[in-house]
Amino acid sequence: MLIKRPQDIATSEITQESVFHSRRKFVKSLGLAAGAPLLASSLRANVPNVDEELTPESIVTSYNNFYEFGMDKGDPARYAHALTTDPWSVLVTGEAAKTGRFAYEDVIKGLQQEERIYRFRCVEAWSMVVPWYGIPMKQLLEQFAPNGNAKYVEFTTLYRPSEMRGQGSVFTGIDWPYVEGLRMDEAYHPLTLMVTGVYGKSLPNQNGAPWRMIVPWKYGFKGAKSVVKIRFMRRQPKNTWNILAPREYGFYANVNPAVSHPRWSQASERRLPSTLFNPNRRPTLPFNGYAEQVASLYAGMDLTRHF
Ligand SMILES: Nc1nc2c(c(=O)[nH]1)N[C@H]1C(S)=C(S)[C@@H](COP(=O)(O)O)O[C@H]1N2
Ligand SMILES: [Mo]
Repeated sequence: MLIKRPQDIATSEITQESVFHSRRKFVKSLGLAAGAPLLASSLRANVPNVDEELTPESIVTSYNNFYEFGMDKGDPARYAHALTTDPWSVLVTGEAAKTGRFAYEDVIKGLQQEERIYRFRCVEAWSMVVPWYGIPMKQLLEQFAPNGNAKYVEFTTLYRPSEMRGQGSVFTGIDWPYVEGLRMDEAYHPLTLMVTGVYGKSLPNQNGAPWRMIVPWKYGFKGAKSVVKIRFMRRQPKNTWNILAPREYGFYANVNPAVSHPRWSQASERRLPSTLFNPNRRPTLPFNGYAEQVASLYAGMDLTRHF
């Protein structure tokens, strides 16, 4: 079967809808397999790497939210090994010139992967510092040549109940698949990544293999995992936690110590590892400490209303 890279497809060309099954050789040949050193990055200098102690890898990969595998923090690490991530493809639709289904390896081919050490703040008021690596989202999305009508972009997680035991559970109340979205200017912001690895290794399944979004100034739930669909849209997409509890979780979900969750304060957070005797509590920073980089995106907006 013919496999095309998005950049090879002429703007006018009719796109393909067939599923591609190519092996993940490319990733391995790049040296991104387990234990491989990170690629050096020239862009890295533009990005503020956080100068705080890293959260141990063992916590990053064992204390997870990925309700597709269960609601307990340990469930993803316990059950996500069942997920097949190779072959993987992404369906691109909506307001773009180059739509269709693309093999994962073709989409990431030739794109620069870089390490970014970011604060990571869950809406549940815990946080970590994580050495991700990934592709600047702008580079990824520009390949598909979104048109002028594309004001938002939606990301959809895999729906595969045979491998994701939580999708068969009625307890989450989630209407699968998990969906998230960004405004285009948020998606194109240099801090926004499509993450393909962590701690110098390919992304473990429990963290959203083979790739997941990371938007470091927003609550963690904006970072949809195991993405299979990207849709460029005129209107604001729906997002799973907002559908579930609109008074508790907004579309923007910018980290904001001044806007409480209806059931708890967001003024501070527990930095993991956090224990009863050493909770490691610290004040939460506006935009998770990235205000200098991103506050201008929201100039003139009432962030208590658009929480
Ligand atoms: N598909 C999917 N993506 C998801 C979630 C989820 O349940 N399903 N949980 C979100 C939440 S609430 C958080 S805090 C982060 C957790 O990412 P981590 O487990 O890599 O730390 O993933 C986000 N992305
Ligand atoms: Mo979260």
